[in-house]
Amino acid sequence: MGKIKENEITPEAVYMNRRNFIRAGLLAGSAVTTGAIYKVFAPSGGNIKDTAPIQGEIGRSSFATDEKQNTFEEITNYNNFYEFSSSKTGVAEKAARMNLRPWTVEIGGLVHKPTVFDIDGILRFPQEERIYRFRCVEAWSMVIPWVGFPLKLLLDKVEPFGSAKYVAFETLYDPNIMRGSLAAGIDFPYVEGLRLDEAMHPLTILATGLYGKQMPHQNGAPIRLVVPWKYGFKSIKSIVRITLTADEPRTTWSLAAPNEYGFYSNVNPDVDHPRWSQKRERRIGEDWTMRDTLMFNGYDDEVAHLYSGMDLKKYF
Ligand SMILES: Nc1nc2c(c(=O)[nH]1)N[C@H]1C(S)=C(S)[C@@H](COP(=O)(O)O)O[C@H]1N2
Ligand SMILES: [Mo]
Repeated sequence: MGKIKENEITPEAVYMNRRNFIRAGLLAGSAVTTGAIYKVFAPSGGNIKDTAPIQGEIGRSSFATDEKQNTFEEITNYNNFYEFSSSKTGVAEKAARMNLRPWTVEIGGLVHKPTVFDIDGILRFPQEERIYRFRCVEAWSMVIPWVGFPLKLLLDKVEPFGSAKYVAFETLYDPNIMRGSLAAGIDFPYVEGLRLDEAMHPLTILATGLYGKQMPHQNGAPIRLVVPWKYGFKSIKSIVRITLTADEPRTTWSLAAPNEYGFYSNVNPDVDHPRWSQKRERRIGEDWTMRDTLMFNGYDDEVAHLYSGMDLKKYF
């Protein structure tokens, strides 16, 4: 993690005890480089590498917020992808090195039909657009028109055993091209997990693109998870393996800092991060005015029942 210049200290950082922040150096989406964002969003933005349109028709989903969408430029130049860089504005250029073919997603564990799916087969599944609010743990948010399909569609194909209770995910790890990894302070490959009922929920998608185009490298090409009611770090990128398990899977950020990042990581304005508040957020592309963070990122009606009877302060 580089030195923090005074002019790069951002409103997010105001929430943090600066000394602890520097000492711990562990932030699921570092705020260090946030100050550079407006420079990159100027029309010159040379990092943007357009991707091919998605083939076939894109269905319309009933799940869509009508809030103003962030621009393609914003979504593709302000990223967390620690394998490549811990600078949000530096990811786009570095991630372009990732080779996307051949690419397979291997699904196994507690399933009747373990399968290795080729990505080009997956891309022929019926795709639909989902305009979701997306909120990072470090208090910024965006509205992103993802293209993808429910994760349930893929899980049903492999027929989980009755004993399967969780789903574990793993990102590609190629240290030859993922050179940001040494400085990141977390272990790789990046791993994540969901409870099976969360994974089967209709809001949970595997995203293959955005704005009608194939997924840009920096956003987790060729396929990434999107779980809109959880903090951004749950939405693991560039997935190569999915494993059905009986026990709660290990997850990258809770391994790195278990007192700061839990397994559930539901967006919850009433449960603070130990080092800063989670009550408010800044929408990227707007001025620095903070808006109130919504319970479950605004997906309360759809998902609250998954956690009935659970103490969400304990299961954070
Ligand atoms: N493999 C991998 N997946 C990841 C990350 C990462 O560093 N590596 N960062 C996470 C975090 S902290 C966030 S906020 C989102 C950012 O997604 P975006 O760059 O598409 O906005 O990706 C998540 N998925
Ligand atoms: Mo994040």
